[in-house]
Amino acid sequence: MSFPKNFLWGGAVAANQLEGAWLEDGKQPNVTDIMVGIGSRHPGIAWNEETGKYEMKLDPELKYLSHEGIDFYHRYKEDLKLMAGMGFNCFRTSIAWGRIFPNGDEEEPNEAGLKFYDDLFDEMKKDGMEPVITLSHYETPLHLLTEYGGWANPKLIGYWRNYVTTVFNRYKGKVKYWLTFNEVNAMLRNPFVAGSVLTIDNPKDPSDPIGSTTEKDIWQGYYNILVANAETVKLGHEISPDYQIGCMLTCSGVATYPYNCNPLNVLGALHTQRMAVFFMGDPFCLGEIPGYVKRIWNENPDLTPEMSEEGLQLIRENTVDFFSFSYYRSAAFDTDAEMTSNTGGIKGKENPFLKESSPKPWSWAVDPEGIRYTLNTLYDRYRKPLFIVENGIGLDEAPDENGKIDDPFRVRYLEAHLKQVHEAILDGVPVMGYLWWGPIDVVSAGTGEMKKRYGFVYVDRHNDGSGTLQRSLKNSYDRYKEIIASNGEILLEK
Ligand code: BGP
Repeated sequence: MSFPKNFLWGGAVAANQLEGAWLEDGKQPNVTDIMVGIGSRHPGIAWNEETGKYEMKLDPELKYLSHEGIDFYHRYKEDLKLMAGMGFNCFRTSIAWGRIFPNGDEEEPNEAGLKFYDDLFDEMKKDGMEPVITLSHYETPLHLLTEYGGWANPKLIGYWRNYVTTVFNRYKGKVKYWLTFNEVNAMLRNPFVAGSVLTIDNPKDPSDPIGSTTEKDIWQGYYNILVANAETVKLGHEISPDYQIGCMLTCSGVATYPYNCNPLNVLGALHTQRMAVFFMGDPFCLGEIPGYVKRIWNENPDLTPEMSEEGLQLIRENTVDFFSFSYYRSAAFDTDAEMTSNTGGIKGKENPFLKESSPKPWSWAVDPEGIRYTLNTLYDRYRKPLFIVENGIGLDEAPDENGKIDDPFRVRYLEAHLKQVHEAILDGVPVMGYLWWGPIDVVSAGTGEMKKRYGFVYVDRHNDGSGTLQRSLKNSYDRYKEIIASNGEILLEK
């Protein structure tokens, strides 16, 4: 009764957080390249009165650490060896869409970008790791937002089709597992990055592009993304029978507990789960747009997206092969508490039953049982294989005088979560694999800093941009290696 035989063990990263080389070999900016953390209100674009359009405008006072990242673009061979050294049998990264179609709307792809990923995937295979590839991890080319309004515009479906067809044809035989849109269900709370939606027609307040995004555009983006997701599944199956296509959702919101048995808290928790996760999980996995979403549209007809029978049929007929997700922590719903969110998921009232949270300033509550609850809830609902493609903890750490980094907190977090994953497997949930988020330190998605480190491998780079970029192993590296070598058995020893 241990972990399944072909369990996928590994780690996950995203192009925009580690590759660097942000304008190399023909690449143009992505939506996240112009931000310092996706939680920031400074989107790196400004309204140009003359053209009546948004254009890129970086703030010279800010440090855009992602532009250099950890220089994975030039050092991936060395880094992949370190990953393989832990015994990974798979590795998740994304293709930066803007390396393949720099502005997103070109007809022909950029060969230099295609070649980079050819080499990267070949290298992973050589190192014994199956590539798990996200098609879009907050990496929509910026031009598609400023020129077209992003996913609010149905033209994006065509540009996406072009991109996906290109990479599906090119990497046939090299890649088997594809994830569509990273954490796209965060689009209601973060439309600019997670949904890549920008209101460009008469924005209410052009000086606040994020705040000016209209609900109407967000719901239109929602529908267009559902169609694009379904098309991706269809195309993938047509192009290669080997392809397994999964959606990727942030599922910390599944573990939204009612703070107590007040029926209003129970209903509030249900509502939060729905509007955080299921409103997108249901169309992806069941092929249907839920009633509570249609209710919003019925009660506010001007929010109803333009939909076609053909699009709805695509959504119905092309559900994903598996469901992949991130889990970081749980939340507690109370009518009195403000429900906020960040990259870790939904945040509600402090849960007095949880013993630990990560150190300040991030303070993410640690709830290993929440991952078992999430796995069971998702399987009960969708009956699809589940793939944990992000779980981890960000800590501020530095080598001691002997150059060592002891990170018992990370080891504890890893072991406790894996034990609960194992419990879920015993409960009968088909779990495909477990990928640690950021097995090598990368730039934080939420805050754009280096200081928040998730890695088993330390990278000498700092918030002020200094550092040698040298890699060194933390103590957790060996522990994850032992766990993987035993296929999880050592966790189960008493
Ligand atoms: C998820 C993202 C990742 C990642 C992680 C940790 O939301 O998919 O890209 O970075 O969160 O978040 P952060 O880097 O903000 O700590």
